[in-house]
Amino acid sequence: MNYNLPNKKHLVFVDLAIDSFYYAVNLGVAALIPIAKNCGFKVSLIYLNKKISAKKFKDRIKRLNPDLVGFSLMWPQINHLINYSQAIADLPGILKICGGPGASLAPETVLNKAAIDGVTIGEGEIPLTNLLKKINQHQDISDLAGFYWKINGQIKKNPPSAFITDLSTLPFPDYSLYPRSLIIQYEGKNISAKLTRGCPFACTYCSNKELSQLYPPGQHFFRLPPIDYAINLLKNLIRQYPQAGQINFADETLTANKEWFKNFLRAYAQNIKLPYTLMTRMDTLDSETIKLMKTTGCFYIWVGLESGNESFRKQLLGRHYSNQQFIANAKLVKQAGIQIYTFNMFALPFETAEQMAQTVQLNKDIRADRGQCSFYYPFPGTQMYELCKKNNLLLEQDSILNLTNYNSQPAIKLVNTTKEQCLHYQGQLVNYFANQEANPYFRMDWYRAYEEDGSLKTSLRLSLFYGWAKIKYAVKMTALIIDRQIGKVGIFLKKNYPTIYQRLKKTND
Ligand code: B12
Ligand code: SF4
Repeated sequence: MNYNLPNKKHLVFVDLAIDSFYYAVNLGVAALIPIAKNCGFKVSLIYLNKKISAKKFKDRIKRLNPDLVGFSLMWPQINHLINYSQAIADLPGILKICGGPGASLAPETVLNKAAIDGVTIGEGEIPLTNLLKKINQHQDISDLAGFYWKINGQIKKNPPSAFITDLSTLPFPDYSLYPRSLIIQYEGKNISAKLTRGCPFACTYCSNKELSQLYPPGQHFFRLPPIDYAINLLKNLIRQYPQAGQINFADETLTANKEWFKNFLRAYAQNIKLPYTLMTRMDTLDSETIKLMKTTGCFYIWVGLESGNESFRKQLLGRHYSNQQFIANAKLVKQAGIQIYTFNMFALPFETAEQMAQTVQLNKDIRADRGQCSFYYPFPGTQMYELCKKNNLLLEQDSILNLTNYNSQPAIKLVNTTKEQCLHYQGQLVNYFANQEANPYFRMDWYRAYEEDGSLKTSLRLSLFYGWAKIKYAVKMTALIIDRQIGKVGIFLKKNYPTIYQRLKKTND
C-alpha cells in the first residue's frame, strides 16, 4: 500500500463528541497533536459536540483540504463515524484513519462499517509517528505495526506497535486547537491533565482490561511518569493557561501506587499549589493518604461505586473490595472535608430491582455529594460485552448504535427487572443528587443531563427551575465573560508591566 498523498502535510483530527454529554478536551487527541507537528505536519481540528449535516462536514473538510483525516472514537459515537466517514469517501487523495478506545477494541467492525482506510490499535503516538514518517518518504505503509488496514476490501492486520514504557519520552499535550471554553471549564477555572497511562485493575466492563491485553504479556500497562516530568507537564499547562485556578486529574486511578502518589503530592505542593480533583478507587485510599490529599489541595474525588451490592459487584464487575471498606474510607474522605462524586451504573446484566435500590442506598449512606447515574453500556471487546453476547443480552444492532450516551436508557436486554424499574432507581439517585445542590442553576443543569429519562417528575422540576435558572445563567455568563477579559488584561500586564501586575495581584490576594 504505497500511499502517494499530495504531500500537503496537513492532518485534520475529528473529535466525535456528539451528544456524549461530556464535553472536554480529548486528551488522546491532545497527546497526538504535538506528535504530528513534530513530523512537520500542519494540524487542524474539527470538534463536534452537536450533529452537523453530512454536507456541512464534507464542506469543512474540503475547505481544510487535508491529505489525512484522523477520527478519534469512543464507541458510543460509532454511528457518527460511519456517517461522516462516508460523507467524505469520494474526496480524492485523503487517507482516513481512526483511533481511540472505541476503534482499538473493535477495529474490524470499524473498518467494515465505516469508510475508513486504517485503524490504530492502542496508543497512537508510535504508530502515528511511523505513519507520518513513511508518508513523508512516500513509502509503503501496509506493514506498519499498530495499524489494521482495509486494502481492496480485505483487512490487513499488523501486530501492535512498540509499547511506550517511559512516559517522559512523550511530548507535553497540546490543547491549543480546542475552544477555550473546553480547556478552562467550570466557571472559568478548571483545567484537565493526565499524567499516567492505563490502570492496574481489571474491571470486567471497562475497556482498560482489554486495552492492556493488546500488548505482549509482561508489559506493565499501568505506567507512572517520573515526578519531575509530571510537574513540568503541569507547569507547562499553567504557563499556557494562567487563568486555570484548579486542576482536574483525568487519570483513571492516580492513587494506585501509594509511594509514587505521595511523592508526587509533596512535589505538587511545592511547585503547583493549585486546588485539585482526582479520580480514584476507595480501596486505594487510607487515612494518611487522605490527609495528605487534603493538605495539598484536594477538594473533590471521583470514585467508582457502580453497584451497591457487594457480592454482585465482586462477581460481575470484578471490583474486589467490601462495602465496609468503601464506607469507612468514604467517611474519612468526608471528614477531611473532601467532596465525593460517585460513578454508578444501573441495568447491569442480570441486575434485580433490589440490587439497584442498594446502589441508591450506598450513595446515601456515604453521603455522596454528586454522581453519575448511568446505565451499563456494553463496549465491544470487553469481558462483560462477551458475557452479554453469550447470554443474548445485546440489543439489536440499530438500537445500540443509536445510543450516543449511557444516561438516557438501559443499553442491554433486561432479564430480572423492567425498563420502568431501571428508570425509577436512576431517577431516585438523580433526585438525591439534585437535592444536594443548593443552587437552582446547578440543579437544573443536573436534571438536564438526565432529561431524556422521560419521567414526569423530572420534566416538572425542569420547567419549574427553568425560568429562574435562565436569568441566573445570563448573569453567570456575563460574569464569566468579564472574568475572561480581566484574565486577558492580567496576561498582558504580567508580560509587559510586571511591577504593576504584581502590585495589583497583591491587592487582590
Ligand atoms: C478522562 C476520560 C474522559 C474525559 C475526557 C475524555 C478524553 N478522551 O480525554 C471525559 C469525562 C470528557 C470523558 C467522557 C466520555 N468518555 Co471517557 N474516559 C476517560 C478515561 C478515564 C481516560 C481517557 C484518556 O485521557 N486517556 C489518555 C489518552 C492519552 O488515551 P486515549 O484517549 O485512549 O488516546 C490514545 C489512543 O486511543 C489513540 N487515539 C485516540 N484518538 C485517536 C485518533 C487517531 C487518528 C489516532 C491515530 C489515534 C488515536 O492515541 C491516543 C494517545 O495514545 C478513559 C479510560 C481509558 N481507558 O482511556 C475513559 C473512556 C475513554 N471513556 C469512555 C467513554 C465511553 C466516554 C463517554 C462516551 C461516556 C458517555 N457519554 O457515554 C464520554 C465521551 C466524551 C467524548 N466523546 O468526548 C470509555 C470508552 C469506551 C470505548 N470502548 O469506546 C473509556 C475507555 C472508559 C470505559 N468506560 O471503558 N472521558
Ligand atoms: S478501576 Fe476504573 S479504570 Fe481501572 S479497570 Fe476498573 S473501571 Fe477501569
